[in-house]
Amino acid sequence: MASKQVLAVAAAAVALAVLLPARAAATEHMVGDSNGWALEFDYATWAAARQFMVGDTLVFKYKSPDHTVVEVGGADFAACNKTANAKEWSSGEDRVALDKEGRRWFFCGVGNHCLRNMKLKIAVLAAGAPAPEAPPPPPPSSPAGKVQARVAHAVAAAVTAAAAAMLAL
Ligand SMILES: *[C@@H]1O[C@H](CO)[C@@H](O)[C@H](O)[C@H]1NC(C)=O
Ligand SMILES: [Cu+2]
Repeated sequence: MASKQVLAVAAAAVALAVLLPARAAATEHMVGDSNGWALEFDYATWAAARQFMVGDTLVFKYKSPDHTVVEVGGADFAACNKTANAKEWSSGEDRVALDKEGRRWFFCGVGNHCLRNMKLKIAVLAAGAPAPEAPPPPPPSSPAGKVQARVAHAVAAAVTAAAAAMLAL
């Protein structure tokens, strides 16, 4: 009896997961668009026209080894300071995952390119609004009710996990 219920709700959960609309694909931001990562381009204006979300990717495209991509903190960004431990990419098509909320600072590590404004500062926003709190289940009044409550709780957790997994795609 309880196992039939479990099967039924599991089937419902699967159906719900299938029916959930897939999140729009994470955005790949081609830095500088057709200009790529280059001198004589205003990356501040480019960034201001866009929204960067957790899960998106920055793609820096340039002719290696003419440029590189260095990531530093805000103070070093302001000073064009390529610190010894700064992360640096140099493939010519560098993909940077925006995997967390907050500010990120990049500049070109070649010559004086940073001083010539080859630098990009962005703010990465959370992927979605915080999930609403589920209302607490009514207190179980009988042993059967307790089982039901536990099943409902497990299903809710499974649905939440499935939804989270789908959002992470
Ligand atoms: C640049 O970074 C170094 C650490 O690598 C630090 O000692 C120095 O003060 C920084 N310079 C500026 C101008 O921020
Ligand atoms: Cu450069």
